[in-house]
Amino acid sequence: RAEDGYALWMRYVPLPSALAAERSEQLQEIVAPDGTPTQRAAREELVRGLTGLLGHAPTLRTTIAGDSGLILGTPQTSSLIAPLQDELAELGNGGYLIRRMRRDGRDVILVAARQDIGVLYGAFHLLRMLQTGAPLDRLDVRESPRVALRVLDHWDNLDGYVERGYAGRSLWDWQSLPEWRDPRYTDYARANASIGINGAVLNNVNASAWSLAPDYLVKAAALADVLRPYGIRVYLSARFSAPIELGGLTTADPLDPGVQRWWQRKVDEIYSYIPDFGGFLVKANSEGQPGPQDYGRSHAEGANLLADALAPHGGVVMWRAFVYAHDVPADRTTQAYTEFKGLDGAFRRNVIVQAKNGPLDFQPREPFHPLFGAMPRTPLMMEFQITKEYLGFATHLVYLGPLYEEVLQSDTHARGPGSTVAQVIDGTLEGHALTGMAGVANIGNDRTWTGSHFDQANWYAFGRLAWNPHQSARDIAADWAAMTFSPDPAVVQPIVDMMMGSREAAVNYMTPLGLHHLMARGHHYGPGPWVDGGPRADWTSVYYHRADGSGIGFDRTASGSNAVAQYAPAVAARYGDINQVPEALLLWFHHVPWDHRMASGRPLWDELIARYAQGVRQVQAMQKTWATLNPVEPGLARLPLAIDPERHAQIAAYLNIQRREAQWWRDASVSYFQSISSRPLPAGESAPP
Ligand code: GCW
Repeated sequence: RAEDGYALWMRYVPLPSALAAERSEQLQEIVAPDGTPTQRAAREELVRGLTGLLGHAPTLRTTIAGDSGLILGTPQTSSLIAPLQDELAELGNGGYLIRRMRRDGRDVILVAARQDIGVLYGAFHLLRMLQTGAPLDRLDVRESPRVALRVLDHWDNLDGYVERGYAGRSLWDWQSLPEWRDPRYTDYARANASIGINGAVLNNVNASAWSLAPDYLVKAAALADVLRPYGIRVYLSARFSAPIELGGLTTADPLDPGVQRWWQRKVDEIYSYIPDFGGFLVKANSEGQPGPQDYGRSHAEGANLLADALAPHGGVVMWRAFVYAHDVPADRTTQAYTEFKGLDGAFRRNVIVQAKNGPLDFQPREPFHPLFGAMPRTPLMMEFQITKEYLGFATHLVYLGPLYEEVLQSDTHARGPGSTVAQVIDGTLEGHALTGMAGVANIGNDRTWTGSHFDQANWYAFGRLAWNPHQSARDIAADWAAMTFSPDPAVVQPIVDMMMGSREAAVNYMTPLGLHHLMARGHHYGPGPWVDGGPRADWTSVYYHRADGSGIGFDRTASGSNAVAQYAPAVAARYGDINQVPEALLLWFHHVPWDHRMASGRPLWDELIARYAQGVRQVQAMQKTWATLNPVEPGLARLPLAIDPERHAQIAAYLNIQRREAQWWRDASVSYFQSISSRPLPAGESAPP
């Protein structure tokens, strides 16, 4: 079926006829080299896109013969582009320009870059402009990626199970690789290249050592071959104890010469299969994973062991700062900073430390991670979660663009006001060239790739923000909606409004006012604020919300865990002051009396109840908006650019699930908290059934 979501945002459906006619005139002739695999990818994508959008195939030429046309290439492939060499060099690797100009009496559009991959990115950009109905006159686009490593982390196990995956099984069919290269791998590469993603970690950070065994390296190499033309490098998660499990050694101590030799040989072997292998991602000494601390060594000693083996080949180590100890610290959110801050400057040049966006674990809302800005001599990489482990899985419509944007725009004050997380991530704050952003993929073998149509937007937004972390989540949503559904503003506008409000809705019906980790234990689906008495104190919800007769919230100020002191003084002062902390983070940092007067004038108890109810209403509002976009509505059916009934119906059904579950969250949370506060429900709030 054409409308099953498989094509993602690269649908290339026909433009309205007047626009198609105008564009056809401009783009009928194309000059696009096909000397390399990447050049062929760009050329094929343009032919595919233009054929779909304009209704007929463009003519491929070696020079433009008519009055106008499109020219793709690098200074090496085109004499028209050669004079732009210096300008293109400034745009760097992966950068490109798109320019409309008159040459020899002809009206041409150039898509030019220093490297083939930049041309491919530029081709996708031009297609996006066509898909969204952007004007093409006076075209002068200059783009370059602000972040070097733009990576998807797949939490995919070798047996096909995807940890925290809600979109079917793993995309990688290890069984039929390397012989069978499923065409779907190419479509995966196209989708990533279209948003500038240039790396894929194939296997779960809870890694099996076997991913590094020759049998699997051959398979990973086949995937690397498919991804390479699209500028995507393959990385692997490395299990720290692999020298024991695979190599038969008795230790994995990073200072042991035998261990060092084992990793060198292993890395050399990997490069013999995958010459442009990207490097390792490592989860060590966290949630039971092995690591250097098992031998009394530090994270830096562990990371440097792998870094030394990778350095001669140009590979990097992405060393995770998500550490989650076995012995529960007084406040779990403080652990990463405590373990890593003192290691600033101790890592090799090809190590980048990867921290989650917040100090806990991908909650609907967290403050930014205190390590950002706190390790000036160490490149720090962002880890966002695209899969919605704590956000209702794939059936809840929650656009994560605003969450990503909120974190990236947060001010660390590391070098005075205006030191945003985005500037830490793009390297400009401390002058780092090794920069990166990772997203835990939400992709599986579901026909929609992501388990729902709207979750495609989260993959899309992650890629766009990794390319440039200073972009607006709203603009990105508008592009995505136009490409995925219809460029008609009557469709785009309401969809963007739904998307932009959706994350706050989820915060409200799950964890309002800075509450966190109230999900049911283990699977994290649905409410569980009552969860207590598990195997560890911090696997419970009561550990986090600390509700009692007097109030609610986790005191992270000086009178409590003092986690707030991990931030720069200006930030700590603001978050640590109950009168200055943003209400959205109030209960993250403070234990607050139920009677505390909120900005609305209501006491905290009433406000909490109001937020839960508001979350439900926000989902109802999304349902109403979506109903107005039903193509079977008289009026809309005649719109040539209406949403197809297939996708409309599934999204409507999923919104129903979300509304029911928002109500479930509200009812469960309100009754539970009422059992602790012993307060009456505010007037107008009905008691849960
Ligand atoms: O959010 C938690 C998840 C684990 C995950 C871990 C991590 C891969 O519940 O499933 O393990 O984070 O990020 O390492």
